[in-house]
Amino acid sequence: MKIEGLELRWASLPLVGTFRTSFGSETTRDLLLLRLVTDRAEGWSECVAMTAPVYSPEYVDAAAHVIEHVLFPEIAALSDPDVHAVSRAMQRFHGHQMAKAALETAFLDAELRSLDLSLARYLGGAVDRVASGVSVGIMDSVPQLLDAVGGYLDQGYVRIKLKIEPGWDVEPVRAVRERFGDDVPLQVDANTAYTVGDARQLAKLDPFDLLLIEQPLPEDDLLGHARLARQIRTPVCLDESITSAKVAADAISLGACAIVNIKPGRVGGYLESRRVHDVCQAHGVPVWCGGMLETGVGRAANLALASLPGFTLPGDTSASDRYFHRDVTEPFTIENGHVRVPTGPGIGITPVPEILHELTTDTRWLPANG
Ligand code: NPQ
Ligand code: MG
Repeated sequence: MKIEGLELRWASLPLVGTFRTSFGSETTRDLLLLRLVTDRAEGWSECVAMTAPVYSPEYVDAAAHVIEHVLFPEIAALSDPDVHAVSRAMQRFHGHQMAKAALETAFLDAELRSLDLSLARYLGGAVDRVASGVSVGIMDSVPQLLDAVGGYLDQGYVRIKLKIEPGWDVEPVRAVRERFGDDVPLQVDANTAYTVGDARQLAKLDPFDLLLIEQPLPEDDLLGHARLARQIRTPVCLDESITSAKVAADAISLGACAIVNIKPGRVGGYLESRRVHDVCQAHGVPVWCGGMLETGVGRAANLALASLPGFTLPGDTSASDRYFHRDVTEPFTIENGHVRVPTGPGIGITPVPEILHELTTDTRWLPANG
């Protein structure tokens, strides 16, 4: 394929409600969408970086900058590339996984569209729908949390994830168990808010039979997670720490995690995501697909990944209306606790032009021979 140019598109979507985690409160999703134009097809992707570097070191403006000034010029200079050549060309630059993932995915979408092949089939997807969980933010009060959880259970979500932080952990978990029973698949996510010194506090979650505790400690503390895992009964799952298949293999070998959350943006794309999946599967470690408040563009690709056989736990692959009043694509919906895996070529979906136009705040066209 011959790359002709790349369109960067910024947009802003209000969230249906404030989403609070241990790193802050979000009320809008600042979006960066990519549209890669080739001689054969166009490809779409969504960069999952946030407005500020509070989840990982990346953020939207930095991702746009490194795409424009570093990554795109490198791949635009390739002659007749395939997705592996694109991926390899970006490897000499350190970090910036979310920016790399976005560019690789836009290219992969274009390539797969030109081959009339769906991303799910390309990756080795085995099912046509995936069980869907929901991530529930930190609330001002327990009654408010119980209302929110009740609403999601009514919608059919098959697994509840509670965001936790010091001061909001045992009490909300106990309240959810008391109200909704022991059969609700329940897990928690601390987004790095604890230290190993909190092991005794986190062990108080043991009686509640949680599926997992996600990323209790800072991302660079694999050894700490291994030590913590020996002091609590709840299985430790890593999110922020897992930046590559190599790190996943190391974390598993160290005993730092028993379960892995895979987010394509965090590991640099769908090719590396499949490698993380394969490493985990080889070790018998269950994986599930995380979420970064993606619109339909990012959600579609995540659903393709989540259809692989190692994804044995429900993901944060919720319906569009979990986060947005109006998605930029046809909305994804939840049916009997599941969301459908797109079947069309590539990621299987594109933004609705009128909606996209309305929400766009800025665009930039980068010609390949610029
Ligand atoms: C997690 N996501 O698993 C993240 C982190 C997260 C669904 O819990 C704006 C954009 C706000 C991305 C808040 C879920 C966000 C965000 C949290 C990602 O750790
Ligand atoms: Mg997480």
